[in-house]
Amino acid sequence: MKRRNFIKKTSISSLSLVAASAMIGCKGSDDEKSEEKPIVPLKNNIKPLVIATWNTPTAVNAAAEVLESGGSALDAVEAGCKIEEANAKNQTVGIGGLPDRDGNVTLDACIMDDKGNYGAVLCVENIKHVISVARKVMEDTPHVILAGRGAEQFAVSQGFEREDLLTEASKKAWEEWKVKSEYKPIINIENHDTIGMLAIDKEGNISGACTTSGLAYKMRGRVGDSPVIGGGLFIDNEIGGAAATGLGEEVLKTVGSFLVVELMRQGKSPQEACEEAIKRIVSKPNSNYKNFQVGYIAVNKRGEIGGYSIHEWFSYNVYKEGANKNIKSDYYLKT
Ligand code: SD4
Repeated sequence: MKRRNFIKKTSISSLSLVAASAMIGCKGSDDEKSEEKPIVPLKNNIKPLVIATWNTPTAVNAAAEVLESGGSALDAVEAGCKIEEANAKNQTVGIGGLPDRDGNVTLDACIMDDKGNYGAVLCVENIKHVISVARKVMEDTPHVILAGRGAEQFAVSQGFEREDLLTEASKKAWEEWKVKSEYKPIINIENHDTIGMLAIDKEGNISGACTTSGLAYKMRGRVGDSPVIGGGLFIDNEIGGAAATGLGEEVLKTVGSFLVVELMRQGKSPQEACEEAIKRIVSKPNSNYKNFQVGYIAVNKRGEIGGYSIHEWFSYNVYKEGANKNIKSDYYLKT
């Protein structure tokens, strides 16, 4: 057995299961007694599908093109995420990302395939396409995570070019921020355009990817949920996938994307699962959810989708049957 597979079979699955069962158990949810209902795919009716956080039509189109030409969900989510990483105007992903409080642009990304493999890079500087580096970690190393300088060196060894990721616009924004140097998570505008993307290919297989520059003006070395398995992303090809955006600290504390997938395993629809995962955050003692945003997207094996957030103004793009639409998410504070 390859070391990578060994690691996958032991550490990831057991750690994730421990974390999630602790969470699912501790709130005494209605689901505790419900039986697991397998989500049976609609046979012979598999249509390629892409869902991605925020208003990301170009990225979703790029992923859809891969799927429609018979490519894998894994290739599709990588291609889609690369669009935003190369988009200098998107100040929360790839080149042009807003820097940390010291002026360094640091990127986080992860990817998961339909076989349960996972790869991630954390806090990487000077490399734009971190989603592709994460895929290289998954496919070409015996590890699942590389961080910081080591991740950058690995990327360069794999042929990725170093470049300055701090654009003039982001530098200017940082200099303006420095006047007060005040960091507060601002609802929907930590310029939340982190892209989390889930796709189903013509074979009915599901993969996902997530890439971000994280919170603007964060502390040096800070890493959020986006590159962490079960936090910003989780895929179980038997059940479905989920991705998160928003204040990563809050997503991590509830292992949010893993929770959404486990709730779907218990029989919840993707929409119900996203809503329940948001409720876990807002119902914590002393939660100050009115001051931060979290949003989830999910898809199940049947191609049903869901999305939900705490505050208004979260949206997601969905490609299905030739149409690519931006859907405004339902949200907790509406009620
Ligand atoms: C983080 N979840 O680093 C990310 C930020 C994000 O859109 O989603 N931005 O906490």
